[in-house]
Amino acid sequence: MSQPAPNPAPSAISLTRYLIEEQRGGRISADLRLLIEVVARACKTISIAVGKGALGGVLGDAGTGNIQGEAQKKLDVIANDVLLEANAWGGHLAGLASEEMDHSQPISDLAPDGSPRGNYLLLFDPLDGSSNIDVNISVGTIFSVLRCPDGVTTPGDEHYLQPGTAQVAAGYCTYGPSTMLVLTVGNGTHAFTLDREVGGFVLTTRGMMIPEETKEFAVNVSNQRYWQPPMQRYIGDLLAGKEGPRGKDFNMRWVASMVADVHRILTRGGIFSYPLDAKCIDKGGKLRLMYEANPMSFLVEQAGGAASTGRARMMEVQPHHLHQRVPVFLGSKREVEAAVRYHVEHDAAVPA
Ligand code: P6P
Repeated sequence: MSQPAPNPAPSAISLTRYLIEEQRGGRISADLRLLIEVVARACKTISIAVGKGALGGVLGDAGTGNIQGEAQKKLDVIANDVLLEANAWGGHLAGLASEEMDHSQPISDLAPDGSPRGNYLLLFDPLDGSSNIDVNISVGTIFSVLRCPDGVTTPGDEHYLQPGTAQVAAGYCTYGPSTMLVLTVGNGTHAFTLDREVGGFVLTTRGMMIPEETKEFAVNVSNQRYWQPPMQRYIGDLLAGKEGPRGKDFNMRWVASMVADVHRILTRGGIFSYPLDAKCIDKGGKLRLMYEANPMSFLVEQAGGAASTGRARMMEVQPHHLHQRVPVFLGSKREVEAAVRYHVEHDAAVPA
């Protein structure tokens, strides 16, 4: 009797195969699939540059500043250039915007005459947390994809000012002990790990889910004296532990690299916050809406979490400026709801 054919080992699912599955399911277009592949390839190049560290002559300051008023690291500029070069030729974009560039760039300004253009807008923070680069702590690339408005062939900054709910894809690549791409196209949040021997991203977690409850918070407590009253009360109650109103002890983590903190929360739960404080209130907050808060909020919501400004759902904020800043609370759904309650109750008690 012939033996039954052995079941083939479940082959690893590559990023390409995952994206083809999503395209065949009608959830993404061929152009969006190809755009995400281009961004992933750029992230591999950035991973190599980051990984060289001191040996690559890429550490330290670039000697330039960006529109945020921040000194640029050499790797900020390198990562930005890699993403610009990778996307100029792809034919999937109408334009792109970067934390490191004052204004958005239509593809027609980037690509040689006659290069094809597409219908997507790509926004990115090319190397978030780069202040950690020189001390060898994880950093990452964050990206967000919007549709270019119909009939717009040369998009300007105003065409990017779409709420987070308009995103068709979002993700980050974290350059840590392993390089991981975490992605959503609106059908769950999934993690891919870079197989350096093959040179490709492999699906390692399909359907990341954030626990609704948590005992871990991430905030820069050194800003405590600058916080508004509801934030003072909220964190004070967390620090009071099981003897306090929350009735349980909490742990704290703060990497000061949003990608690293958010990846931990997507993996084991927690709440991340960068609230308004007296130092950043004039700017509207510290973190940027379009290429930090919105993409991270999309990923978190798709993983069963929540994301808020403390007073409104993050992805419903109507942007009014490309580099707009916002207060951020995101992570375990029940804990974000608790933090929002402190702010809503405070506002309700303030005399009109
Ligand atoms: P602070 C990095 O500069 C960043 O934009 C985020 O990645 C990070 O969460 C935050 O700022 C850290 O800010 O004030 O603690 O240095």
